[in-house]
Amino acid sequence: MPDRPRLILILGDQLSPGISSLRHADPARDTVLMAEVAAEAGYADHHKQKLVLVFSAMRHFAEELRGAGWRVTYRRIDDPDAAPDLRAAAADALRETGAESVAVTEPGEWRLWDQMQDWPATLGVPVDLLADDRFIVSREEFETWASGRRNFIMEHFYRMVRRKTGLLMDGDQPAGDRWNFDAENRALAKPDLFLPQAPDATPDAVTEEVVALVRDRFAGHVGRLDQFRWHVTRAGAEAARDWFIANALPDFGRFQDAMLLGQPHLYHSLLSPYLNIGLLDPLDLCRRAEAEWRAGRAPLNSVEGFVRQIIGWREYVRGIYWREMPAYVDLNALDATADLPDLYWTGDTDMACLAEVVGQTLDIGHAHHIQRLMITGTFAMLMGVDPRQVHEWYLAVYVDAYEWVELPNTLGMSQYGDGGLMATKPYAASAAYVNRMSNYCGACRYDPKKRLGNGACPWNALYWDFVARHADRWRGNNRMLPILRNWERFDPDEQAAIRAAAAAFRAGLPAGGYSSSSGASDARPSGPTSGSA
Ligand code: FAD
Ligand code: DLZ
Repeated sequence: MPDRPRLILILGDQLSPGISSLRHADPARDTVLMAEVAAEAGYADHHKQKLVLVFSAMRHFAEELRGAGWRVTYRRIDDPDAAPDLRAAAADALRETGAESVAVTEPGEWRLWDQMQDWPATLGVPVDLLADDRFIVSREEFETWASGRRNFIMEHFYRMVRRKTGLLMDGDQPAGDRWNFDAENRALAKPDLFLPQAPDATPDAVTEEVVALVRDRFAGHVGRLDQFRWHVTRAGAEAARDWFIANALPDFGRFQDAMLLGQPHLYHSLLSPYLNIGLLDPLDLCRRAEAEWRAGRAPLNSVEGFVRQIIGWREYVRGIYWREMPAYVDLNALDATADLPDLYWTGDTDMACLAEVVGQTLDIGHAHHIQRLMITGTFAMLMGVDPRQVHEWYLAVYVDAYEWVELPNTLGMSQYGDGGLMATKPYAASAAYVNRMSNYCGACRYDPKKRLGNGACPWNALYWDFVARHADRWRGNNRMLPILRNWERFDPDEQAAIRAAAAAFRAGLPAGGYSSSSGASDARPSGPTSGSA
């Protein structure tokens, strides 16, 4: 540790007292800098609730650090002399404090990491970028795992992390003698299912002030702000964690893939916003979930499924992101060029599934995994939307969105834009899937069983058109080949009619009319979205 005073920069998603930059610092000598800046608030069209969450949580964390004895310089975005970006904020703070170097835990997003490469030269002091060891698998360790492999199967990666952490292991064997209990995790949810309702956070004075600030300065950003329900402190996030573990974890697995009208959460944890800004620790959360199984309070299929999402998927997508960036964001394996339909910004559609998921997204800034993957994700892929536009939408609309986790999920998993690096086949499905896994179709004017004709669900024509559009590619894909063979058995007249119906639907959907910063989503009527079909 150098003995000269340092500036410790803490970013808005680094709100962890044990983060590497603080572990390498000395409260008696160093100054912590936290800065709300226009560049970070504006690089994406962040949902208004994400802005409130991040700014309010930053302000609370600054107080937490002061309480623990740190000297904290905090720059608010409405300060008259607010710095425009983090580099400028660091330059100001170096001048004010006389610190002789900067230490920062590496940012989660490539964009900011790339900018920081110039900081030593432009700030004129050494800048130490420290590894972010809140993740279980380091970037180097992922590289070691990935190098030499032809494809990156998440399940293989996950087993490596189970062994590394000892989570759900009995010696060197997986607990219950199986690595994965997904076969038990596909139950359908019925509308009369008992659903535990997590208590919402009550905004305190700090949050109320930030809400007013965001309403005033970020009115053009996407999303609604009339039901802000997120926790902004570590204690709040821990209460949400404990509530989930006690009330929803036991049924998490069974209903993981289900969707119900008017039920935005089911048994999902809603913990991603807190994990992603550092209010909760992923490994600690998994150990707590494991303890529930060992104590007999939660079944193994639920606990294993939950742990897999975190030490498996979450760590895996981060590894992919850092391995493949910066080229990854430009991939477009299916040459998809359509504009994102305006309905993504408004929820204005008579397809009940999309109205429900987009409406919920604009209202609360959250949708659960299968909604993101199989409703908004699949529809965009079937429509042939440019994956860059799809990525920008997902990065904007969710309170938990950070590019390291959002981009591989969007471009790789949901759009097949990386041509199969992450998924062995595209997540494409017809309306039958939506109808099986949800009750959305029951509230819709379209018939999920019809491919053509009056009232046919457009999803079906789009699905078969997608299969036909990329037929040459599917001939080389074992998992898609049987679906292509089905299509090839259709009567040629029906094939032509399906493709014409898909083209007509695409041509009739407004797209490109809304800019994400037009504030158009605020024009959406509030209230339940399920009736909008
Ligand atoms: P739960 O269902 O309760 O799962 C528990 C935890 O597991 C989550 O909190 C999350 O940390 C982790 N997790 C689950 N699935 C994934 C996954 N596929 N990748 C990484 N972590 C996972 N997650 C984000 O955190 N930020 C994003 O910006 C994001 N964008 C996505 C975009 C698309 C197109 C898709 C298909 C998925 C995306 N996900 C993203 C993954 C997943 O949808 C969310 O993590 C999950 O819905 C968060 O809700 P939850 O906390 O209730 O999750
Ligand atoms: C998301 C976000 C926002 C909206 N605002 C800020 C900010 O004003 N200051 C800051 O330090 N961090 C912010 N963040 C989080 C950063 O965007 C995040 O640290 C990077 O994207 C790297 O993951």
